[in-house]
Amino acid sequence: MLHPHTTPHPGILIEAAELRIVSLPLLTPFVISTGTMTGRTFPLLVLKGDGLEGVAEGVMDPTPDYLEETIPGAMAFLRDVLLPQIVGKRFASPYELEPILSPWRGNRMAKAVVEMAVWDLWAKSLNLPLKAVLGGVRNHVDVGVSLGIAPIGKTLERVEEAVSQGYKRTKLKISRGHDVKIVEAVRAAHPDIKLTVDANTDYGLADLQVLQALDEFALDYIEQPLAFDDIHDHAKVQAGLRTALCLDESIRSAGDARKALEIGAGRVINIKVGRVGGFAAARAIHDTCAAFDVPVWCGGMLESGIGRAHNIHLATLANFTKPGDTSSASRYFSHDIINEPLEAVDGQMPVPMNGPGIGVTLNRDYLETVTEHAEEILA
Ligand code: OSB
Ligand code: MG
Repeated sequence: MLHPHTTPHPGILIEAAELRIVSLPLLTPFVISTGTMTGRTFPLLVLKGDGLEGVAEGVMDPTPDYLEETIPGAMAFLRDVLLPQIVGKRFASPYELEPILSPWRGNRMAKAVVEMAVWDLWAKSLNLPLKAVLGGVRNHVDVGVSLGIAPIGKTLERVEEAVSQGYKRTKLKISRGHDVKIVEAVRAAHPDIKLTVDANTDYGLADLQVLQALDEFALDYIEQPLAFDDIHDHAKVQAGLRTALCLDESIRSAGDARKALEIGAGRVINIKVGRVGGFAAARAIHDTCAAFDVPVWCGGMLESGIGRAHNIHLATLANFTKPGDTSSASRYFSHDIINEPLEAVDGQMPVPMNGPGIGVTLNRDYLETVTEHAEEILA
């Protein structure tokens, strides 16, 4: 792994920032316990310096559905606070962002947008793929699908399709009242597939019987059954189940991961680089989990090709041993804002390497047509 102290490198100058809001329609509405998504609207940041561009997208929603952060809040924080602190400055490495980002409370999704764009720019300035500067160990990552809540018949069709395409794991979104029967039907049709469920926080301790019923289907894990801000009760539930719990919303930092694993709140962690504040935090969580002998996998937030590319590079780290959520972009979008297709083959997603950094390039013409708002921050 490259380390800033051993790299003779002038650093990266950030001369200007381009901040957009982009909106892509989804081919199919995506239903989870907190609501239905018909499109993906997200902030897109392009940092420019030394003739290079570092790009990243945000994973916050327009309203605080998945977690507390929102696009309007992130745009204000980026425009008024974070970007003025980095535009016009030179950074030896992304690690130098820490004193700028860490004093501000929370807002990890907004911080991640800046941090991830700087990693891309830094890797490009070193003429290396992002996976190389992160310390990744593979050129393909195993992926599965995440299937939204749908009637049993439709769900069985989607599972059949994903399995026939070679995806390595099928994750079913569940919610109260849309759970045991659907899982039972899918398991009966596919006795041997790697199957998981994701409740996106819909259950409480009063639903223990439902979670115990799900314990009968040899699930690889049950993802985030309880509240986003509650690891304590996850430990209570885990103690009564054979199936591993996987934490998503509840884990924002390596400290969260340590506390959760110390009390037995789960045995798997879903790392989303856009949720935890960027690659430094994502890697710290990855390392903490490895120290506990706990496997991790790379989640997704219906990202465009830019966020997908970041996720794929992250998932090349050694302890990402369970299939991630970065399935083919064509499952979600008819057109993407990047030029390269990101398509899985037999459940394996190749790491994009069309050039250094994240290895994908913006399709500027299409980007213009899906941009709702654009502004520039100059030094
Ligand atoms: O909990 O993992 C989640 C999508 C939106 C919000 C939350 C989640 C998801 C997914 C989609 O599961 C994964 C993907 O990007 O394909
Ligand atoms: Mg999840």
